[in-house]
Amino acid sequence: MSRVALSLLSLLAALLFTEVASAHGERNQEPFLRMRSAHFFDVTWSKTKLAVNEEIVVEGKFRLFKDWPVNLPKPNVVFLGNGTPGPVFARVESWINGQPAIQSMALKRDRDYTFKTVLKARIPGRHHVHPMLNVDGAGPLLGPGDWVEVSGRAADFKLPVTTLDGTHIENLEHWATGRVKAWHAIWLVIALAWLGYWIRRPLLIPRYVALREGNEKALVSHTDLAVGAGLIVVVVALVVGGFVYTEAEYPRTIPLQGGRAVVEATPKSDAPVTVIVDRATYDVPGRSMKIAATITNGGQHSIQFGEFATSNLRFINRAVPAAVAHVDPRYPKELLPRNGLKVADTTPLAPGETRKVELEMTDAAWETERLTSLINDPDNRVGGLLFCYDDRDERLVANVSGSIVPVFMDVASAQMRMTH
Ligand SMILES: [Cu+2]
Repeated sequence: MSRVALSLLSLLAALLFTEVASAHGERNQEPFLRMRSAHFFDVTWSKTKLAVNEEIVVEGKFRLFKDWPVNLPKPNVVFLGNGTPGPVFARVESWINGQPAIQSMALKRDRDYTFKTVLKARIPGRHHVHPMLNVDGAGPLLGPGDWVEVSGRAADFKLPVTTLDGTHIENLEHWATGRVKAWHAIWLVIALAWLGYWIRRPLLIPRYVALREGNEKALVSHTDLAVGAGLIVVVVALVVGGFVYTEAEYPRTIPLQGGRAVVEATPKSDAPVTVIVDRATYDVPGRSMKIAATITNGGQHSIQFGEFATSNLRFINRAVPAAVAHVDPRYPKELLPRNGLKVADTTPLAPGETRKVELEMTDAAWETERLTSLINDPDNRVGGLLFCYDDRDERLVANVSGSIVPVFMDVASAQMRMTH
């Protein structure tokens, strides 16, 4: 079946079988994009309920993945935004690594950055709020989303600003919109008058006849010329007059800034843990991802594998107390797959030791988050971050990436078929 028909079918199914819109499209992004671009972690939302005009802080960290997909433009122009259903919040502050992130900037891969956005509630409702990076050419890369309830009335929203010259603007939402409307009205009136002047005259056929008879002089009278000249004078006077008037009223204007901000890249995280993926499989009927990896602990302390994070899903290894302690109880439950991460050998990896480790993540989340479509991707690789905790409960973050092979039938039934 063609892709279009499939997506139409799934759209129909979605319309028929879902309760209310549960999100806003973050699951539709291709798995390779979500698994191997920006990995957000330690994300917090300062509150989940607020009133119009109140502020919420969304902050945390992200790592731009080392194994960035080849078909995705590099993060050379990146803008920090927020993924919300429309302008339901006004973003009043944005920071990357403690520096203002009002403009776009170039960021480096395989580095961690901290971010912070302050959002002011504008429109009431129940909104899914994500941090988001817009990468030029690659599109929006969403972080995890949490539901935030905004109460109050949209009409009460106010965005007061004091400009550099001390002018206090009570509400930026409506400031000077009267003047914008007035200018639109002026030009509309002039355009309609000019159009009306010509339309009331004999139009196409009489003019065509006049042209054919070589009588084109009769088409433009002296009055027409005078009206045309008058219009030129009016238009030029309006433009020049408007410019002079505006200059006099606002002597100091600063154009919109189109430059790029520069943020110093964080030093390379020298996590002494290296992960080499030997084999990664996705068991389609079992909804299970298994990653067999050779992991080397190059650090001074023994480590345990506490969490595998990919596509904003956090697979927690509940056998590691430090990993469980690292989960904020207010973290969105739907992003914490219930079965978590299973590691067969629970003995800590000693300093200098290299071991074959099997990471297993079995959960319906692969299906519900639509990550299973990765088996249809032409770039069939899995990526994520492995959070290791050493014996001092210190966290080390290692990159995990490798090719993945789908398994379409479970071994037991395959064997059954062979014996019959
Ligand atoms: Cu969402």
